[in-house]
Amino acid sequence: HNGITRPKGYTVSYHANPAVEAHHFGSSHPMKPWRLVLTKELVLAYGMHHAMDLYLSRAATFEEMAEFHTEDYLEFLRQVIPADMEAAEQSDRIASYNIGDDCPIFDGLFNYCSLYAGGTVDAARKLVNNQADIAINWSGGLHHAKKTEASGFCYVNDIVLGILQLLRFHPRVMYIDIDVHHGDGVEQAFWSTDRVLTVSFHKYDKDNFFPGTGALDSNGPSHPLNPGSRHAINVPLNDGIEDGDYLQLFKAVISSCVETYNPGAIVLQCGADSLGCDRLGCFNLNVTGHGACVAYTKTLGLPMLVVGGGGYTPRNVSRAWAHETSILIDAADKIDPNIPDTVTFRNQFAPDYSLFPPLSEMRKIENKNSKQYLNNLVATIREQLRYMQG
Ligand code: V1S
Ligand code: CA
Ligand code: ZN
Repeated sequence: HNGITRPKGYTVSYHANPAVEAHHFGSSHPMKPWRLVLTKELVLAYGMHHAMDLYLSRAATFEEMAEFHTEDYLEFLRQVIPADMEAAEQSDRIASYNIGDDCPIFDGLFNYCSLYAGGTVDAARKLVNNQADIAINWSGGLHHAKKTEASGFCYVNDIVLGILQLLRFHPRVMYIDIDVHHGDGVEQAFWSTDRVLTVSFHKYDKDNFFPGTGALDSNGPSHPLNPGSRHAINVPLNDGIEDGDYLQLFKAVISSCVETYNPGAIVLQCGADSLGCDRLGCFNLNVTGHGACVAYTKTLGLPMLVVGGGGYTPRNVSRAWAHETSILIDAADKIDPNIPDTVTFRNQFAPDYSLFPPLSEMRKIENKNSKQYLNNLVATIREQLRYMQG
């Protein structure tokens, strides 16, 4: 099997359930759970499963999800069916829970939510129980969901549930989000505690890019009695950022955060809509550049919960997450960049059949992030961290 063996000195757990992939948001909706089928195809074809402990994700229980969400909202998700979209009796609740074009009701919705949430909760528990040092759930990472509301293709916030598990053991948890969108749901959930430091890198345009939050100076409520004040770091970016600048910025920000905050565990959301050629995104990252952020985070040597997130060009999402799996098991150098013949759906990777196509050259978006703009981000964030220390 390609000589891929278990990484030396640490354990990686991999959490997945093929039942997640079978759900459909609707044909015109950009979120395609099917991208997880492609990811799994690549991971298996390269033999990476030999290097990890594999777990079939179970459904999170109602009670587990109620550690963050309200029972009313969960009960609604459990009983609602697609036909209710037409039913007048349901229209108030549908509106109040923000169900609509972004977050439609589809067959098996509650099953879908509880399975991806169960994967993240299990993954976090493996870390807490010392059964894994790195735990991966590519079906998770749904960072927009709120306590009583769906948002941006997210219904249940599995990341919040995973962090709550880690907080049972670790005094401080750091959350890093490289999805092209702002991780608003996670930021908001821990807005009032100093036990979670959230850091999101994202495209920011208050009026023209979802969700419109995550400005540089948005660091948590600044009331002197609020322990959470200043424990949100936001890295707002413009269109077209490229590998070199992004990685330099990522390292500068994350190293400063770790030095100041000294977390006991890290949660990394690897939304792949920050890649070039994404259907919704506007950055110019390559699979290698995106992966380099994962590799850098791994060098910190902390227990790590790794989740997926956005990503709307399925072939590239699967390339990135397969490559990142290989990084996490320390096997990136053993992976053939030519996608193996044994991959089902290999035609998806035409014409190059490469794990690393030049995405940044294929649909070049002008880079609107000047060096001066990026330097100012780092300087401002370092200043914010000085204040966070008190
Ligand atoms: N950008 C974008 C976008 N595209 C859609 C969309 C398109 C077709 C559909 F059939 C349904 C939806 N919605 C949006 C964004 C939401 C982006 C969510 C990103 C999620 C994540 O990657 O961060 C994590 C998984 N929604 C909007 O821009 C809101 C609208 C303002 C415009 C689109 N309409 C459908 C709703 C209102
Ligand atoms: Ca982000
Ligand atoms: Zn996104």
